[in-house]
Amino acid sequence: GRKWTEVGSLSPEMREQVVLIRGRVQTIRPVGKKIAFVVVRERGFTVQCVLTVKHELVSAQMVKFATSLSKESILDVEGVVTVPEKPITGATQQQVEIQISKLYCVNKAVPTLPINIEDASRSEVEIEQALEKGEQLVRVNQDTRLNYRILDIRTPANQGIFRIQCQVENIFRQFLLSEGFIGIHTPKLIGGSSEGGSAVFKLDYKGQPACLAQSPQLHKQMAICGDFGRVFEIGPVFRAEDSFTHRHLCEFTGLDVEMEIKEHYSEVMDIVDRLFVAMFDSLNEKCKKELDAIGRQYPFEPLKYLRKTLRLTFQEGVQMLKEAGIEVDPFGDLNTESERKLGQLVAEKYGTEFYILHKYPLAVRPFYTMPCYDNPAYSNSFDVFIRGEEIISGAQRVHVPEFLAKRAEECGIVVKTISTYIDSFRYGAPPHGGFGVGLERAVMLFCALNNIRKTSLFPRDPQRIAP
Ligand code: ATP
Ligand code: AMO
Repeated sequence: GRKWTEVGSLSPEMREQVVLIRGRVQTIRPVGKKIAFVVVRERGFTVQCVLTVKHELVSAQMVKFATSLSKESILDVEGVVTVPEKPITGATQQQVEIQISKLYCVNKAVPTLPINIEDASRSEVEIEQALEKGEQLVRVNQDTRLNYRILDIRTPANQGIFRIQCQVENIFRQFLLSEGFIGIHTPKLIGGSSEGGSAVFKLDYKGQPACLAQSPQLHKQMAICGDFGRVFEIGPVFRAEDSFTHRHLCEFTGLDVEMEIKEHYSEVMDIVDRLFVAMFDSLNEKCKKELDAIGRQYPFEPLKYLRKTLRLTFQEGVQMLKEAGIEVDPFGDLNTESERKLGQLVAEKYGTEFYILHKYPLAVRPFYTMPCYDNPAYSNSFDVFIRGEEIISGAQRVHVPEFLAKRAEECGIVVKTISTYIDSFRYGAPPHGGFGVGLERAVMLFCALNNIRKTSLFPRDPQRIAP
């Protein structure tokens, strides 16, 4: 086979080499009948290619053919790498040009596109500037983007987002494997709700009532009863959310952990701490290009985090809010607004935008949560926040079956629907705990994006089940 070069790897060191690339037509600019500039894009990176009859490499016919090509058509281009005198300023444009000797159209796109990729790649500031200059430009709204998602994800920022997502998943797996965890897969068709509440998709399972798993909660705990010691799962989570918010999806990817606890639920928080510091370090170090591409369209400040993650108790959080003049119920949950505010206060006081809030009031946590030994109004549970928004919930679990059944009943769960789960604690269950992370939220908040739909490849929300 011939040797192919990726557009993203083109660099001035390749000067005078002949390269072969495949990419899409981003723009074509003819200059008279003898020259045309074709900007070719591959996976978010672009390079300007020059067709000119001057050096007799190509014919005038070829120039004419090139100018007839539609945007987003796929091309093979062969030519010599040159370095232009003027530095190239384009966002993800390579610092070289290609003097085309061969051009071949592999497949055409239709002439009119529902989304212009160049327009869809601009930042708010760039859009404002272009409009001020009176440029023709279409502001691409979110619904259009999502309706034509396969075009939308061709933008450099989106190419970056999903590569970051893959790396988050990868680090999660690598880190936990290195800490003696085993990856498992639990059923997504289950007999009853695993978290309680109404946010569950019900279905008919060959005549039996069933639902789509709201979390792997019950089965990841059962895996601990089955002596795996430490488990993780990466899999789909289904929530029939009613509200249309910037941070809730009806289907998302859950990163779940469950582990035996020897002495204290802080052992679970230790894993959160080291896992996420490793993850942020790795993203900052290995995904510079991706973060840069995202930041060009959606400018953001790098996440501030400490080498050792800050832990505050819920009560300390309530106190900080109180001192800032915000009264919250010390036995209630924090609402979105007070979570945000507390995030700001913590950032100001401790210089971190990533922290753990633990010992939540028992009343606001799911039935399987272990109450605090010394004060059962509180619980051995925690939430973790990035930039003032929740990305993780976790806790020590109740491992005594009688008490677990009692707690389920108190929380309005029909115990019959989870009897096999409760029974699994009757044969000797170790103390244990764990946590769940929303993958899309982790990426959204790390990159300070304003909507979870941006970090879900084909998002499912209360109004959208296509494409
Ligand atoms: P979890 O599933 O752990 O609860 P979550 O982030 O989905 O994670 P919720 O319990 O849904 O959290 O909500 C947490 C807080 O956010 C609630 O106390 C509520 O005040 C607030 N909240 C939830 N949904 C909305 C909404 N649609 N609009 C405004 N606030 C909301
Ligand atoms: P929880 O319900 O808090 O906890 O979910 C865990 C994490 O999943 C993410 N998340 C969501 N992401 C997108 N859309 C949603 N609708 C949505 N709902 C939740 C959040 C949240 O922090 N079983 C427990 C976890 C545990 O204790 O192990 C659970 O499901 O990032």
